[in-house]
Amino acid sequence: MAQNDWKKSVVYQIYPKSFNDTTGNGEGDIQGIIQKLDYLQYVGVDYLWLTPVYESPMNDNGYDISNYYKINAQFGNSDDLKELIEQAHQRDLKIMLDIVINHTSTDHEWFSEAYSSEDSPYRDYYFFRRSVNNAPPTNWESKFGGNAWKYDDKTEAYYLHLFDVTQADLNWDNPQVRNELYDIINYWIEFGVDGFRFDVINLISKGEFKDSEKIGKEFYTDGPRVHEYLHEMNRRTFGDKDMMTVGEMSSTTINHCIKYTNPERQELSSVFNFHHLKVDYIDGEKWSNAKLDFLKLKEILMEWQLGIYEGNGWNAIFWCNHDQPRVVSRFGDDSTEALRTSSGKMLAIVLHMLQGTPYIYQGEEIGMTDPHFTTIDQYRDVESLNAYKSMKLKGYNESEILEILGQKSRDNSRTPIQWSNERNAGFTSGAPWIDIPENYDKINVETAIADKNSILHVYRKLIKLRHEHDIVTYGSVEPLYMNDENLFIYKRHYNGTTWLVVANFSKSSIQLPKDLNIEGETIIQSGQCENGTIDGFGAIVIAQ
Ligand code: TEU
Repeated sequence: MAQNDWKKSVVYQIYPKSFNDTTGNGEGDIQGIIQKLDYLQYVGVDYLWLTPVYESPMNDNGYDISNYYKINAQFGNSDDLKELIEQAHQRDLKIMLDIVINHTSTDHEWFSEAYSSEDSPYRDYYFFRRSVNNAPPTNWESKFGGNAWKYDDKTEAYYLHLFDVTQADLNWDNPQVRNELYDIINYWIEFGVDGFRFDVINLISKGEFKDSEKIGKEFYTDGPRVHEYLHEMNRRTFGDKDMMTVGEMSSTTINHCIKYTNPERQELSSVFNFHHLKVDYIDGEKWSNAKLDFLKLKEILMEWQLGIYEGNGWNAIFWCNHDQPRVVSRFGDDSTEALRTSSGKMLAIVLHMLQGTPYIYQGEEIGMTDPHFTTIDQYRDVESLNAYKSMKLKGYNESEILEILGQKSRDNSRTPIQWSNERNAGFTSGAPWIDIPENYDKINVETAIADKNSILHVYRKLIKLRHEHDIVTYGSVEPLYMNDENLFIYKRHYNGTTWLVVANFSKSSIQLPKDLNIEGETIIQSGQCENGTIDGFGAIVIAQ
């Protein structure tokens, strides 16, 4: 595929720690990915995005990088990565690396230098500030809980960490920092990768350090110089290469995302936003237990579809990633095998027929579920463990907390891929670093390949449809029946062709709107759609 091929591409996200273990230490590795490339080619995806594999103390599973030029020994070494790239390319698969440059690990040598002395040339690589009236410089909250500033005794100053205390925010206003970061990106371009996912890249430009009435977001989200920096990064690194980039945008807006991705501005190829996944929060609070607000989900998805199209930007579209629960358990129904299968297929069809570059998170293609952990000992994620402590302090009882974590924890998606019904789901010969859901005897890749009616085959077909029909990539989107409380209905239009997408988000069969014309050629279907009704969790795409 040629330039801009990422528009027609499907990306598969790999969380290496939970992908495939070849050493028996209970954690996945790069050789494990190489072993499974034939499978990924069979799924039919174009790009593989690897979450961070660099040297790291792994407090945040690699999003805390201590050396950008080295591969974490736990995953292998740079020869393994070279081999992965070569082997992937032989199969027409491209490799995207995850670049985490909003912050470094506090184990990074820049930080060690900066922390020890005020005179260090590295001091200004981070944000060190004096206390104000014996309190932290601002009242901003860390996204992982607590104040976002950590006191450094030696120099009697605080440093900023928007995430974990071991993830110190880098000062992009310092041109030397930007030079170092562009060198890193260029090193990996030279190395042979095909694209990048940029972690929380819209937080890199901090505005004023002032107290906030909320948690501080307004001072650093889509900050004052962010577009200038992204344009500069584009020009100094990947901009003239045939590369795909995607920026992870926290709490962003459509207008900013148009700016990030409109090709004329030379910033990024595409963006992730998370608004459509906050539809089971209560008043914006993640650590709550709420049902899906379906009308809100449609409204947000469609607002972004139309807004980004209008502004000539580009969306990355997704239900799942390593920070989100599994979508069949979340917006579908995993309570029986039949419901899991039908809802998994329906959710796939709804998402893959939208405009944007779709992402499949490992295991999503076989309809993996949340693990439904029952004790706090089963959790590993730093954010979840902090949330547990803070909910305890607020007086929640153990079972309430476990219910909330069961619905929202990032560990829900971090359990290993279920490859087969063998011991440990075929993931490791050792003890897995996190428990594997018991349902692996039925839900696994081997079974999914063999069963022609599995969710996996729907994903494979959807990928093929995207590759073969330009309407899926380029067609405009027309939302329909937005007030319907069960049905998600929209049309795509391209060069005189129309495709109608109808999906039932409820588990019962539903009457179709009387005036909806469903005549035409069926492109893909799951469940029955006839005599004016559509099966529970049914979905159909019709060319008209
Ligand atoms: O996540 C950014 C982010 O803000 C979230 O998705 C976060 O996990 C969620 O808001 C918590 O409620 C990225 C990475 O995807 C995540 O794994 C890292 O922990 C985080 O950045 C820090 O690097």
